[in-house]
Amino acid sequence: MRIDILTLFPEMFESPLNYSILKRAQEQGIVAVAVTNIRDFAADRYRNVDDTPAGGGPGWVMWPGPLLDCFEHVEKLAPPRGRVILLTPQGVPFNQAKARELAAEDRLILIAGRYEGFDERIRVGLNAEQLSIGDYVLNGGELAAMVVVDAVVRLLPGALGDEASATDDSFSVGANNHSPLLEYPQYTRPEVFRGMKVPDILLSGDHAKIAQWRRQQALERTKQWRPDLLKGEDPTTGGA
Ligand code: 9D3
Repeated sequence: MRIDILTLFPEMFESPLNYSILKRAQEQGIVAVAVTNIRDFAADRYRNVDDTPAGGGPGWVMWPGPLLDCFEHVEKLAPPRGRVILLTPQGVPFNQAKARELAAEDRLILIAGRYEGFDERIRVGLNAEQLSIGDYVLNGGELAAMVVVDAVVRLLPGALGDEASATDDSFSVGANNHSPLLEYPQYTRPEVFRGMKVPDILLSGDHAKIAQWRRQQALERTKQWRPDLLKGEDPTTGGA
């Protein structure tokens, strides 16, 4: 997979992309991530990329010119263009199903905005999809783009050392994709820590009993902490 990211703050991506699984996936050739600075496509001597909103109002809006010039440059680096995604608060809520969908693509182009948003002609001109990572206000699309990259890359074949861990996660186990369960509690050594003991059953060696206990724990915790998951509701959309 190739992922291109268009942003006004390319430096923000350096650290997240250079640790652990994301770093290793790039070194192993599982994914190539390229970050391009939209400001490099600014046309004026001051390298402006934004302006006040037409019709008035607070803040700044990203100009369509530099962004579309940047996009057209990036698009040509590795055709075909694949999925083109604007990170915006108005977007479809990102979730594990969307991560799986995107992980099946050969190429993603993610566009992170700053200021109050994108000139509408950017979305229309690119025929772009929009994704949000949740109902809270960030300062820009960069962290959202990193969340998407992180969630997608770990699903790519070979990205995780232990292939089993990707399918066993919270938000992918469960009867179906719409009602996953939270994970069962995990323990490691020591057997007793500050008076708290590892449950006897986990030390029993009875694998059928252990599996049954874990299923029951997962269900209990989901009932207690995320009852919305059992009702097939999505709390990020207010149960819609
Ligand atoms: C007053 C209108 N504001 C929208 C709530 C303006 C605005 C604030 C912050 C517009 C953009 C932003 C920056 N946020 C993103 O670019 C963003 C985002 C987010 O804020 N929350 C969840 N997902 C995303 S994806 C991109």
